[in-house]
Amino acid sequence: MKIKQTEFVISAVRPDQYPVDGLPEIALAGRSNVGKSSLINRMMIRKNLARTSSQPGKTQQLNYYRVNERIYLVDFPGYGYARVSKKQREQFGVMIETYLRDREQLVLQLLVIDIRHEPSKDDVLMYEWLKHYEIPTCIVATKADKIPRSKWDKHLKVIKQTLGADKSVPVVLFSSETGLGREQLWDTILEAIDAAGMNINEQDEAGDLNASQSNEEQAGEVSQAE
Ligand SMILES: Nc1nc2c(ncn2[C@@H]2O[C@H](COP(=O)(O)OP(=O)(O)OP(=O)(O)O)[C@@H](O)[C@H]2O)c(=O)[nH]1
Ligand SMILES: [Mg+2]
Repeated sequence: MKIKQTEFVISAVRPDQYPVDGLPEIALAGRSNVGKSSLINRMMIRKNLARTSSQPGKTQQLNYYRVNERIYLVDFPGYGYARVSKKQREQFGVMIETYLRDREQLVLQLLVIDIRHEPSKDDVLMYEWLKHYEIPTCIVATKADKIPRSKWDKHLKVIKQTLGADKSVPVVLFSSETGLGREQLWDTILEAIDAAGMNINEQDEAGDLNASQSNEEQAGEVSQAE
């Protein structure tokens, strides 16, 4: 996907602060420090738009980023950070569960897992929530650059087994460091938007912005994809 525009929109702590423009949302959940914000930056080709945490566990809001004025990437607070109070943990649970249950614009949930480690109990619980609410999910195994390529398959297998992931759930191998998996993840996101019956008009917009030559290129891309 071609990135033309990116912006930080809002840190929402309550549902009445969520955007009202009805654009599709792709949300990211995962343990604190797993690399959610780095992944968003890599997807948007921005170095520091999504704030990578200096204070783990402190961010208790949903951070909304808009791409090409068409798609939101929604950064969840990380879970599993030990020095978070019981009250904060409860607030997190309520906010996330409400979002997952009620947010109609949510077309795909990314569950971000560190490829080096077996998923935690919190990861398993999160995956179970997603199944329970029947939310289309993609598992993203990130920090792939941290282990040798020869170990990728074995680690992916452990992740899928520990989560009890359905065979139909896409798994994307990712690295925010190298950009590995970026195009595959955008493809998965665009497919999910399509499957949800939402139209983001990427092609119309590109047609408007560029000369007719790019329309021909796009037509070529479409027929190749089919
Ligand atoms: N080598 C490597 N480091 C990464 C990768 N992704 C993230 N990191 C590093 O991991 C640390 C945590 O990354 P963040 O993106 O802040 O993690 P987060 O999940 O947003 O953390 P919270 O906001 O606390 O939940 C940072 O030091 C990143 O530079 C990756 O793919 N490869
Ligand atoms: Mg973060």
